[in-house]
Amino acid sequence: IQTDNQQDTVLDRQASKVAPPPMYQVVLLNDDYTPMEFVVNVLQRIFGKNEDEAARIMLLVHHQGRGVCGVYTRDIAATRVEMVRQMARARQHPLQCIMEPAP
Ligand code: TYC
Repeated sequence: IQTDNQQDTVLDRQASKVAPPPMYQVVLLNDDYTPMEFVVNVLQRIFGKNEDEAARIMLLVHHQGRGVCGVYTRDIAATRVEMVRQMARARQHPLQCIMEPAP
């Protein structure tokens, strides 16, 4: 396969297809103890959400039990899961974060 983008476009138009990478969703799980404000901060700092979007996702997790924070390639998803776990551990919150193949 060519590394040149223009050449990839030409090849895509012909027979060869570039496989898209597998994608993973990073999911936050609800619990009874982690403060809402902490979860909002996690969503802003690790997932780049603005305050309104972070609050929306936090409340969705609070009410539905889980919620998707973002969809990424494997390494980026894994790194963000570790960052959430590290933040939670540092404050001794039981916040759980997992990754799973995007549907
Ligand atoms: N349920 C928590 C509370 O009432 C808030 C919370 C939201 C915790 C989302 C975790 O992923 C979570 N303080």
